[in-house]
Amino acid sequence: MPVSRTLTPARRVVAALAAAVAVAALTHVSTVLVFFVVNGSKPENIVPISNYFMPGTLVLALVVAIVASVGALRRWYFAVVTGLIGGALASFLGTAFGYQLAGVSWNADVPSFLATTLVGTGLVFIVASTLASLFVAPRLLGWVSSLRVGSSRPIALVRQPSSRLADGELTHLDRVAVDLDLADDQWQAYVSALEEHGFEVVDVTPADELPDSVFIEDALVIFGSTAVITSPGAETRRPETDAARESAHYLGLRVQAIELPGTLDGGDVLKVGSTVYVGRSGRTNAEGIRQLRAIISPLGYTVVAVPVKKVLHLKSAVTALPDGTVIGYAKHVDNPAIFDRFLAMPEPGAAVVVLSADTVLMASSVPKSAALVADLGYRVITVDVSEFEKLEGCVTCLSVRVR
Ligand code: CIR
Repeated sequence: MPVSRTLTPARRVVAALAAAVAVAALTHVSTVLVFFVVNGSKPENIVPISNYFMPGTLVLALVVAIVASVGALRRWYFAVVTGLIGGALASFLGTAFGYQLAGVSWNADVPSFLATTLVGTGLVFIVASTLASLFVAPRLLGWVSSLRVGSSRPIALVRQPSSRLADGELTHLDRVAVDLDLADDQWQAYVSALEEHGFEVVDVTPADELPDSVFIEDALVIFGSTAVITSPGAETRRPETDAARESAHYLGLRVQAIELPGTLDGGDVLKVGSTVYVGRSGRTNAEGIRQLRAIISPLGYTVVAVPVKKVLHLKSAVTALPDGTVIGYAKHVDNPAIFDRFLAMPEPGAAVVVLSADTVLMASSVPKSAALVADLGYRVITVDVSEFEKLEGCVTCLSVRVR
């Protein structure tokens, strides 16, 4: 499950209770409505029908609250199982409880009668609880979890490095030894820099079996309240998108996706205001660009496709300063004239992560470029990301900023 480093246990409990109340209320209302209509839509029937299902509804709320509080409801299969089992249990215990209250005396026939309610009256309840657990609970959990009470801090998604980082994909570089302990320390320092500059950092569920998963930028791109789950161009990286999707739901974002045969890596997407430059690279194909254009044009963005032949991703070559000036190492840029304003940097890998309107994060491997950016009036924070640079990563690819 994705974890916000600042999500308190109290917030988790509130989110679980909200999901439980929503699932139980929706199940109750829809079941009562079905039986009201089936029984001739007589107003005097509403209260008795509602009373009949009320004990079951309370049992269902309890089951959902327990499952949601351990985080299991975010996976669709757990949601379905919870809805089915919760609905069946609620239907069975609720009816039994109702009999108890009504003073029905227990005899050998009662249990078998209760069991038949599961495929009779209880069936509507079970179907309703399953649909509510599947479609409503995860969204509500994400929404409540993402409410940042008393905080307007921007969110950054990060993903802990895999112990197999050294096996990551390489396209333009030769494989060299990677110091995993150093990589962990560098990643922690990178995360601390984000936190120190006002970001609320949310951990995407780590995946030790996916060497490149730390490069979370490639798995999803965020446009306001819409997350676009990518379709990574490298086959080994495709499973990375599962947890990215989970995190997007967790944050309560509207989720769209690029589908095969379209491919698109987040590292090929550079946002500059409402212009979205998309690299047509070794990882992102024409179909991927077409799908992205179809998703974000209605949101007011203009997609500008950019040929990328010299480096891995568009953002391996260029990024943008807070004022929108595109910066990069000219020899790595196929055609700088495509950008409205382009400023050449003295070193390859001179990328920026915008931390605020006047502060950027850069790699310590590009000191001349950092000095040049500082000389333009920006505060430049530097971090060492040498172990990730060995895998063709840079400062941008280690996080996704939600804005
Ligand atoms: C790869 O080749 O996919 C990874 N080894 C590096 C990805 C870096 N991502 C990025 O710059 N956006």
